[in-house]
Amino acid sequence: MTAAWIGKAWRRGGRGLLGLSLLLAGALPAWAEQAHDWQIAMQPAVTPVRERIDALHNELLVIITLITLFVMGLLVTVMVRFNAKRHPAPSRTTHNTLLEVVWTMMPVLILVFIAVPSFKLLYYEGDGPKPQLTVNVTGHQWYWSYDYPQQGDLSFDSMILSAAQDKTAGKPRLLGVNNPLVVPVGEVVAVDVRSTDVIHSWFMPSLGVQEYAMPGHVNHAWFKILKPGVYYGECNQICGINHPFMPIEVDAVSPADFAKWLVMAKKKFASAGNNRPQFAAMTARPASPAALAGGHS
Ligand SMILES: [Cu+2]
Repeated sequence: MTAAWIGKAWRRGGRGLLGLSLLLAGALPAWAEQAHDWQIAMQPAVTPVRERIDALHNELLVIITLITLFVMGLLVTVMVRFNAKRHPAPSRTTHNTLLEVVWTMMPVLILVFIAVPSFKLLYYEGDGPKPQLTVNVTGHQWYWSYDYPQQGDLSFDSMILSAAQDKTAGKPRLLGVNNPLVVPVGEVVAVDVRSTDVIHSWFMPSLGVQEYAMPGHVNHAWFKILKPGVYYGECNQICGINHPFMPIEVDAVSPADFAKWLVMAKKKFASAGNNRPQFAAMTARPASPAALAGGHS
């Protein structure tokens, strides 16, 4: 109860600041979930996993607050009652068995108390319900590619847009991509994450997914988006010079729209070699950071 309340108040505080910063920025983009200037709370949850992450976070917030207040109380007591002025002749006491047992056991019990919901959440994240759709996510220096193995050879690359392109498309600067990952809302999506070069990380805050992309290894995650919308994330494992320029965009649409998109996408990405750049072109990519960062108003 208290935990939920604190979480709510915390998020409200964040929204207030967010509203102010948007007002100051003077421009409100189409509804989308992403990081915001002056954000202090976490991005809103849109999957069952993220809802449970929030719940655990709120529980821990209560525990950590109580511990902090308790330790602060002890410190203040010592400073007030036992300072050199008020207590000039300190006692020579050294051991107290009961006290030592208590201050060893209490932290152990607190950690065990925290471990139970943590492990429950870990298993929930690791072992999702039966997926209705599987997508392969592959990290490259420095972009992502997406494959839909159950949809023939539907496969495409997802690359950052320039500042000017973002503006035209009404997408947030440094987060918009040319080809977003499109998924149906309300369906369980399994994600297999891998890499062709170095370690990347597919991080989608609102979905509660943060999965390493490792060369020679496949990591699994899953999500079920409960609310249609556009969600943004980024690679969050330092992977080279253009690490900040490989954003992630996930469009969650209705199953009917998803079916329509599949028909369109299969045509769009069917051409030989589709839009996959050759290695030489890849290493020459992308535009200089200055070009990507410039032109923001
Ligand atoms: Cu990366």
